[in-house]
Amino acid sequence: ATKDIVILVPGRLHPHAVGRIGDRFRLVRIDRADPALVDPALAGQVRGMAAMTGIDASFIDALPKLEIIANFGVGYDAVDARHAAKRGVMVTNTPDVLTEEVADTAIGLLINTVRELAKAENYLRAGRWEGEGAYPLTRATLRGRSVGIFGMGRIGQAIARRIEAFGLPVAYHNRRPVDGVAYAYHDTLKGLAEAVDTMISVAPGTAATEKAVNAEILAALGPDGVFVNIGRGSTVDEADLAAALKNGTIRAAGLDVFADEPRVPQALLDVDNATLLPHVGSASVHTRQAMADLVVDNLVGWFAEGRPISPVPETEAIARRG
Ligand code: 8YV
Repeated sequence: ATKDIVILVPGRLHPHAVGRIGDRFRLVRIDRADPALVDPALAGQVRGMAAMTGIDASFIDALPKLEIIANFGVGYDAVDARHAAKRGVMVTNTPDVLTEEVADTAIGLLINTVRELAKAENYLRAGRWEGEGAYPLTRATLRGRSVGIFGMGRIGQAIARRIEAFGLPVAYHNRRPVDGVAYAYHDTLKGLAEAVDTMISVAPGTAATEKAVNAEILAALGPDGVFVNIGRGSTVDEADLAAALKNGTIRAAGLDVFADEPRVPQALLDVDNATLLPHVGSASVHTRQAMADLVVDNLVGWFAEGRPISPVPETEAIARRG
């Protein structure tokens, strides 16, 4: 019976998700989430959507029978979930299945940022080890650092566990203290930045976190400061960060996410104390497969039982009509 249900997939989506949606539902694909691309005859038939692209209010409004948007990714800042909630549309994301992978990547990025492993490998590959001798000692180290985590959700906690295993103290800032988390809590980001020399941002992209990491925060982190971002680029004032790296306000940064991906500001490319990754936090075959399965399982759960697996908080209370 679910073969009658039209699921719209705007833009690119993981092939495993596309395959499973096509097996089970009536799959319709369009190039991007643009109301103009939706065939008017079809607009009134679309009941579900799976996407890893931005879904704004106008696109939601163009689909009067839409019931659910299954977002590929734990971060759903690109989906207007508040508007969806108003329209009675369920939104789901992909938590848990990527937690450990993203935490692993965060640690790799942190170590690379302080110990310059990518640069050291380039040195070897360029024949400079043989030609010039040992790679220069790194000015930064993980040893002796104290780490502040901005955003103590599931991924933040997985990173904190790893940092603890490295023998480093952990503190955090979050909208509110997290139950069952014993690390020192700071109720402002500035307070956290003053207390630590290493900050890892795992914060979601919301209006409240927009450019939260700015010149003032970076100055508070101090001249030995290291900033790592595995959350969302929108949480950082990238011009302030590039200036802080250039001026020595902080020592180094490791970034997996940017405000306007895939575009990376030239000012960040220009500084050599920035370690830059192309948003690979969850990007293994294993984890992306699990995310793809969760996207589809959310649609299946909704249409089979009226209950998705991982609704976002904004739409948690929404029940299926009819
Ligand atoms: C994905 C992510 O790269 O889950 C997230 O929030 O940022 C990543 O896992 C992204 O969602 C794919 O578009």
